[in-house]
Amino acid sequence: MKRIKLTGLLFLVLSTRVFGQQVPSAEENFTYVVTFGKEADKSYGDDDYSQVLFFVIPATQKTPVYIRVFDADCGGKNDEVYGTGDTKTKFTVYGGKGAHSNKDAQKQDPVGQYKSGTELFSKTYGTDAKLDNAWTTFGPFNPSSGELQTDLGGYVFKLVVDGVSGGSGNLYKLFLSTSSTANNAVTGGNVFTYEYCVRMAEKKTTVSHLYPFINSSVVKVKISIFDFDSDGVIRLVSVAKKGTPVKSSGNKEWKKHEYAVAASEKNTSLDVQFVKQNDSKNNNIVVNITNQYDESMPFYTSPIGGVPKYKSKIGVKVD
Ligand SMILES: [Ca+2]
Ligand SMILES: [Ca+2]
Ligand SMILES: [Ca+2]
Repeated sequence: MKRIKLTGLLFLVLSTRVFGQQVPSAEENFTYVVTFGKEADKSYGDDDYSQVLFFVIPATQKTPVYIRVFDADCGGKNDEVYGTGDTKTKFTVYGGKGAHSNKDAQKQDPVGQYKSGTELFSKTYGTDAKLDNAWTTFGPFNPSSGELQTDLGGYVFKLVVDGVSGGSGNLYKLFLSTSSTANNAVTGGNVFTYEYCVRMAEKKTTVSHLYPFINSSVVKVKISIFDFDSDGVIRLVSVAKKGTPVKSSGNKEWKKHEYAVAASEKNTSLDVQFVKQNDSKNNNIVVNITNQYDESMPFYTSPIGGVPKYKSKIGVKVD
């Protein structure tokens, strides 16, 4: 028993140091990323059975990196299993030219050439006791085999997760690591997505967060949320907003909330907060955020510029 307690403590200490590179991150406070098999009903909370994530490796990182996955299988612990069918999930890593810069890779929906770039790794998993409730490792990946995107801060790798068959939900976590056997954060690394399917916490009052980055050209933000199941309230906090309510969605529906960006919010991250008011289980949601041109905006597991803090002097003018 003592040994177990010690391990738990060690994890806490480590996780406060490296939280930005676990997906979902500690700052986001969602429990898992979720991808359902394509035969699942959309009322389970995944609208397209596809998840795309981007990993940014700064040019200072010279040694190989790894993408580690917790509970890559669908079955056993942690997953949302329906029936007896074997749900298969395909994980594919891309680098090289076009991996991120291809516009199709940056869209909300998995259409067109979104699997752009050079395929570096691919594996399909069903039920697998070896992967259940355990970490598995993809890589090594040489940083320079990612796509250089200077404005994003380095080399970018793309992970596409496909729910290729079955009707169950695969829940998993990810970690961008310098080690094949442990979760060691890449200094200066980050992870972002343009559409996220995640599992809400179970406990009432838990607050989860998404952190879209507002660059200087954004004047309007549209937040779209799918299948929130009226699980609580959604509000917006920024340097200029103290807690503006955001339209939330019920079962199997999208709700879109639009608002104008204040000048003071440019080049900062927003904090979209999901405040749980029920003790319900198994609530998966999808979130996509676009600008005034309907271009998807990235949200980072580790917010750019840090978690935004409301400043009352700015807020008085804006509100
Ligand atoms: Ca599992
Ligand atoms: Ca899983
Ligand atoms: Ca849901």
